[in-house]
Amino acid sequence: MMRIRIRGNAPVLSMESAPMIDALNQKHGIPGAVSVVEGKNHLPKVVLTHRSGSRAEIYLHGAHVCSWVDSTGEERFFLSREAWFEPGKPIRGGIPVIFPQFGAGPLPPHGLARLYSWEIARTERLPSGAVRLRLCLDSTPEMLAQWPHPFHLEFEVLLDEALAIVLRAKNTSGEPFAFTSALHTYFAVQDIKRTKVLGLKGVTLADAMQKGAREVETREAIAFDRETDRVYVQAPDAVRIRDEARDLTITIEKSNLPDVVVWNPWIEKARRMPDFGDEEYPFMVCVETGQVEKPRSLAAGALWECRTRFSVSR
Ligand code: TA6
Repeated sequence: MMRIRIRGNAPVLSMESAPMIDALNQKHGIPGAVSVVEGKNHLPKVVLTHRSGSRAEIYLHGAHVCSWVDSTGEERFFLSREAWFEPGKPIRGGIPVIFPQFGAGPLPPHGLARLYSWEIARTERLPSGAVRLRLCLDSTPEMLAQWPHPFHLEFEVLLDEALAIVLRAKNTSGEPFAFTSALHTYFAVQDIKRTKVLGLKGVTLADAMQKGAREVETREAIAFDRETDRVYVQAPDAVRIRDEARDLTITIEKSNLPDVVVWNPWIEKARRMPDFGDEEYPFMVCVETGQVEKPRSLAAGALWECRTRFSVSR
């Protein structure tokens, strides 16, 4: 039983969390591939390591991938130094799992999935050497009081030289429901002013900075010189981030996720976010893959599955 005590303004898990984490490691750990350890604020996290040298860290809280170090040893995800690691609050960085609501609405911003602790369903080292973690989340009465549609979620992380994510949602109710969802990925860049997003030319976008006004992207390479918050609708299944300062390209490949969101808060919004450092905006860009523009309907008992894969090249 993991009890949470409040000391000051941050909950500190009682020492009882240590035995729980040990038990999870005993059950799910795989030497040289998977370990369950105590992360920030004593929250449990799963560490995946691949023989190529790549590694990933996933908190059970929110099924939140907070780190992906590729085989060169460099961190590819941004994590704010001000990020919260507290039950009921989202972690600022990595891959926030967004379900069943993207953005603002009747639920907390970006929905419920990132606010709750998930369970470890399975850990594997595949014959290929790839390492796979599956987490799951079942709707609880507390969640259903906010969103009255029973669901079962699965979140899979596949680590090899690349990193791939599978998100599944099953409608476990007797009625259809509709949802929006995304993998809200924060990428680490050396300098946002020397960063471009490629592959969205000709795509229709809704610009949150222009009250959702629509336009067609005319640029082959999207550059950043201000707050940027744009939903690209029915975007191609492959887009790229060009980190010119590091001379590297991150390729993002999606399936069964129609939209791409591009976001950088820039100066003023960065200052308004308590869990984001005022001077951190130059070192990150969000390129998110999602079902954002149009809600996805899911029939009673039906299963929805989407994928996103991240790879790095020079
Ligand atoms: O994906 C872009 C966005 O919707 C922005 O509008 C901004 O709100 C960002 O997500 C972060 O949202 P969060 O709720 O994590 O602070």
